[in-house]
Amino acid sequence: MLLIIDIMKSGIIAVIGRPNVGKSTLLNRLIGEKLTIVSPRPQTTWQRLHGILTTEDAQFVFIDTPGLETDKNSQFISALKKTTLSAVNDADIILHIVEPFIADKEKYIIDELKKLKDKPKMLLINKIDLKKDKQILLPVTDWYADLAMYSDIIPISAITGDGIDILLHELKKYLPTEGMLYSEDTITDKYEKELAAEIIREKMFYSTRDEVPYSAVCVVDRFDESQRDRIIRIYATIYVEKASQRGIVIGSHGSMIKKIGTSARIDMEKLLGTKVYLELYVKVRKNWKKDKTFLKEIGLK
Ligand SMILES: Nc1nc2c(ncn2[C@@H]2O[C@H](COP(=O)(O)OP(=O)(O)OP(=O)(O)O)[C@@H](O)[C@H]2O)c(=O)[nH]1
Ligand SMILES: [Mg+2]
Repeated sequence: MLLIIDIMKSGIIAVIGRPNVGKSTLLNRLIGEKLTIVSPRPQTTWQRLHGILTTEDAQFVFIDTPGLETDKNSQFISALKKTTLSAVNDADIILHIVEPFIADKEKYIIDELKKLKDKPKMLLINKIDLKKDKQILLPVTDWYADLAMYSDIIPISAITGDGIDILLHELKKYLPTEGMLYSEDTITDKYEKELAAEIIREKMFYSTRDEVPYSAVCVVDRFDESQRDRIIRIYATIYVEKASQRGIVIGSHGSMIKKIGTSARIDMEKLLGTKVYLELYVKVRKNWKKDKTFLKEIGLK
């Protein structure tokens, strides 16, 4: 009789790429829950977040990271960059996500990846649902293959789920660790309180324009599950940089903050699986992006 014992393997996988290529969308798709926020605008993700997928014989710990951008430079962008590079350092495997075309702007990331000789790197060509004629992908695939740097090049769609099975199958081969890194029912390293704050920030990306979403950050001051009625009460503050932005976030007669609050509450109820009561405050905190203590407090070192 042949006895095959599957050994549980696990590993840490950093999901990196330029802003807006679909890193967070992919992470949500892989975990099957909306853990990390997504928007059509670049630089939506500011923090690293672990999304954990446990199957029968494998545990994949994916790290969502802020998009790497080279042509912008500020203290804040360089903090985002540091966050991404720290995830790359901690990872066993790197997933580099690109859109289905050849872009000069990938050069910076490719140069960074070349330095990591000892880590397996995979290239994911995302958003293939946008290309009806799949032949168009060939020159893109060839261009990346010529770099001779990636162990695999996989076309995927984070939206439709195309290619995800192949991705997991290939990834499994490179998981280095025996056993599990997290208990099998863990899906993220973030507290519900932090996820709730991120949901509110996402709604600002959709509801407000120009620099406002980039100037606003959210902190959950109280997350109260203690009431018998099983309604979770969440009290949160949105910090903006200027008084004019406070006006925009509140809106005329509070219309904007009401819109942000309602859509955030709906998402929170889905994530937490219970009714939520949400109270939002908006405060001005000048230059918060340069305030190291505050950045640390909100997890953006
Ligand atoms: N058509 C299509 N759109 C996608 C796909 N994946 C992501 N998107 C869209 O691309 C936009 C950016 O997605 P995000 O997941 O926020 O991108 P990101 O790489 O995390 O961006 P940053 O956090 O800003 O670095 C959103 O509008 C997504 O809906 C895909 O497979 N197909
Ligand atoms: Mg993101």
